[in-house]
Amino acid sequence: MPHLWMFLLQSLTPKEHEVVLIDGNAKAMSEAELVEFCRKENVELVGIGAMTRMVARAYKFADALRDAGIKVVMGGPHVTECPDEALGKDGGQRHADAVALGEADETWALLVNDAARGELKEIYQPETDQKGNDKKPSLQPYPHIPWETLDLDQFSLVPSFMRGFMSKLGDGWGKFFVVPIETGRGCPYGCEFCTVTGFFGDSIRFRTNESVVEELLRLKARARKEKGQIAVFFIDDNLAINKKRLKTLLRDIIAAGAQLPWVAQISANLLGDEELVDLIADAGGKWVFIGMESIDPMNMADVNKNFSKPGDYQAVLDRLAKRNIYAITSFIFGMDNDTPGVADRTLEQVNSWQPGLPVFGQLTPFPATPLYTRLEKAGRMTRPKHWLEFAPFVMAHTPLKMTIEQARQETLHAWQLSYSPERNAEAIAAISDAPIGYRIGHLVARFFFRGIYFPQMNKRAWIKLLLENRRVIYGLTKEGVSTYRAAKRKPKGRLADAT
Ligand code: B12
Ligand code: SF4
Repeated sequence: MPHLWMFLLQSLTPKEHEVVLIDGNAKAMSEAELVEFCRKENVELVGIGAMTRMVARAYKFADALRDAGIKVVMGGPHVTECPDEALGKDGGQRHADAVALGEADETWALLVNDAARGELKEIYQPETDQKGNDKKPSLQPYPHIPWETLDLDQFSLVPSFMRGFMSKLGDGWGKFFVVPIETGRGCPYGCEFCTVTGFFGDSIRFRTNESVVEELLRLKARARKEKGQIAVFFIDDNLAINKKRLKTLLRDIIAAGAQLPWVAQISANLLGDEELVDLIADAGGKWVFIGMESIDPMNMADVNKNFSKPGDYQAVLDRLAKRNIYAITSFIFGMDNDTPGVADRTLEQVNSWQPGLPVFGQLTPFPATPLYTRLEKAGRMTRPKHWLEFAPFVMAHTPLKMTIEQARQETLHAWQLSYSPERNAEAIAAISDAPIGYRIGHLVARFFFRGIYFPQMNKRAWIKLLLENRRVIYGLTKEGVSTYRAAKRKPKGRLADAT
């Protein structure tokens, strides 16, 4: 999926400058290739954004560019939290000429103009209010992101060797993009491990409904024109944080016929409202990402997420599934009350619920979070700068009731069992009452999600996956073909009756 920040800042760039966007996920380049590209294109300023998770790699690229004499500015959550690291003021190497702290919507144009005049400062920061807090962009008006003309082909999720065949299915599946749209920023909940409340602030800001609907309509027109599929990821941290406002937005989307299939993040405590869930379904909502974190209420209390009650999860998932909406359920292992066996205990619960897409991570102290401060004060950090020595699934502190290695094993075990061919078949069987299209969509989503953990980047890996899951694929294909044939055989008069 494309990263929103670069498209947003491109739209906010003064018109006399040209911006070229490169997403390292879609277009992999080595440091030398990037330097060569920037030299050839005469690039004068490079902006690099990175989450903590990928910052070590971002620094390597920044270093190579600076060595070649090209100015680098870095922005995003990590450098906002650790500006001294990027500027080499913590005793380490300097990686950036400048950093843009916090939300850069209003500082970006200033920064670009300074750079053009050769007067780039070290730090760009939003203005502050009387209390010393950043003044946040209101998101009204919101910049026009020209999705209708942008080069999205590089982000298509359909592997290239399957494009020809897929383009012949239904309305066309030769291209499939997921596009990020924000409708608002900020979350006041302050979960201990999360950077969002600190970064975006606890005051929530929304775009107007009209501007969101207008963006959706443009995307819908593009999908139709290209005979491809576009789904939207509403990247708001908690789309339903203001239920009243979300209901008005969803009603406006429905009234304008702007529905596209979408996924959004919503915490479980906000999904108890039947009317809201009806509107989500009618407005195109297909998947909801729920940060469930743990099935143990003690753990939830420890991380200040008591408002989300594990006892409610089953009812929440049933309510969604009744409307053919499924959940991406996210769990964290290595919490302070976790003991060996936590994966099996969690999966026992997960497998008794409506099937969804479970994902598993580990409690990770991101800089500037209350969790980081607590663990540091308690002397529990084993790798205080874990982002500079990234190791997959290796925790950066020792949990209280298990070892770091046990937490790693639990996480791997959970991924393996959750996406095994047997579990895939069970999950599809559990929704046998749902229309065939939903079941096929569910299986495809399982195949993609498994790719977060299992390497799945080439043809061989995909063929192996399809072979392993051939039984369930065969069953669904057979049923799909006969449903399609039956629909074609229906006399035309029946359609007239129905209207
Ligand atoms: C969408 C999203 C994802 C997508 C990313 C794919 C994509 N293409 O977008 C997915 C779902 C894959 C994802 C994954 C992960 N994510 Co995420 N994600 C987000 C989310 C919800 C939205 C990002 C976004 O677009 N925000 C809106 C834009 C406008 O804000 P922004 O990116 O911060 O950009 C603004 C400023 O930061 C600044 N800026 C940003 N970059 C730059 C660069 C320059 C040069 C400049 C000048 C300015 C600038 O300008 C922008 C406008 O103001 C954020 C939370 C959030 N609300 O931001 C979490 C968030 C970024 N994710 C987070 C995390 C932890 C992860 C994971 C590690 C989770 C996990 N355990 O696996 C993974 C890591 C992915 C990886 N590469 O390995 C954390 C990061 C914390 C941190 N310190 O790094 C966040 C903040 C959420 C949180 N709960 O704390 N994520
Ligand atoms: S509800 Fe989600 S976005 Fe809000 S503070 Fe908690 S984890 Fe972060």
